[in-house]
Amino acid sequence: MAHRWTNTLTRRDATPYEGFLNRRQLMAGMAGLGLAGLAGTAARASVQDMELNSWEEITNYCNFYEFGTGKDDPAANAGQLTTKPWSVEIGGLVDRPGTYDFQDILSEMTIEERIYRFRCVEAWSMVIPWNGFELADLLAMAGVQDGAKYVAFETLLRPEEMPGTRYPVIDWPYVEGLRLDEAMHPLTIMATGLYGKPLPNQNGAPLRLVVPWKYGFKSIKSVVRITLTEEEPPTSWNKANAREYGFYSNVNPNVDHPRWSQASERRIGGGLFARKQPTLLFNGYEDEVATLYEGMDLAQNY
Ligand SMILES: Nc1nc2c(c(=O)[nH]1)N[C@H]1C(S)=C(S)[C@@H](COP(=O)(O)O)O[C@H]1N2
Ligand SMILES: [Mo]
Repeated sequence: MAHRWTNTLTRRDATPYEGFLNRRQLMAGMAGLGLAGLAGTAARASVQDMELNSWEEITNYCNFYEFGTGKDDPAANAGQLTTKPWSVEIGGLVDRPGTYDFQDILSEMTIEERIYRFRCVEAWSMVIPWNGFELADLLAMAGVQDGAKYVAFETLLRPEEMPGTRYPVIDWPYVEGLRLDEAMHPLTIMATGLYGKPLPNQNGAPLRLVVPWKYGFKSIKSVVRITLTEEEPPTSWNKANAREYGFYSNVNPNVDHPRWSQASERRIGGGLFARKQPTLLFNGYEDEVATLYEGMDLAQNY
């Protein structure tokens, strides 16, 4: 499945990150981690610059409320999370329901690099070089049945290791969902790494969803359960505040959050390059995903 996604970005299209591994080192590093078959592909940016955010920025400015609500809380508190062993319960409308060990999943999947824009609903953004595999490949492993229309995801809930979950900030565990066609889209990945290294705990180790055309909160971290359903599944932020957060949550500069504009965003970090920039429809992935929403009112289905 490696090169199925043809609209790719190569390293030459992105401003190189100082000290970042070249492709061969990355391949060697991935082999060392047992992550065979790195394809080195990434979705292409249609516009905007794709200068990568640094490892420090991506791993220290985080949202992971299970470890606290401050941007630096996850980096400070997630170290205590046990991610080995790890398994994902895949169930619902699938042919092969069961408990899938993370290492067994990895051995079946093709790990690729995907450089994606990442846009939080709070109006900040980054550009992140993920490593991961297509969610469609994992779903194929479990065998999606005919009646399935949605995919529900759930994060680990382990209060002993997750200090944030001792407070009722949201209704734990964190849950998210996608329509099946969104889940099967080749841009939708399960990320297992960053910059060719295993995903740090604060970014959702050992595997988290990444849906680059949706607001960041859809990209649920540290996933332990995936369920194929016929009905639209509940999602954490929609349950917390349905007026502010819908099921779709597609990045859209023309549909403001009730409390702030979504027309522009603040690019995190970059020193001299720190700036406000316009937000793009579907976060710049309009060519790839607009057909999923043909005939839908995007303001109604926010
Ligand atoms: N389980 C869980 N997943 C989560 C969150 C969270 O609090 N808990 N925060 C979301 C939000 S709001 C964002 S912006 C992204 C942040 O991902 P990052 O910290 O890796 O940049 O994770 C999303 N996934
Ligand atoms: Mo977010």
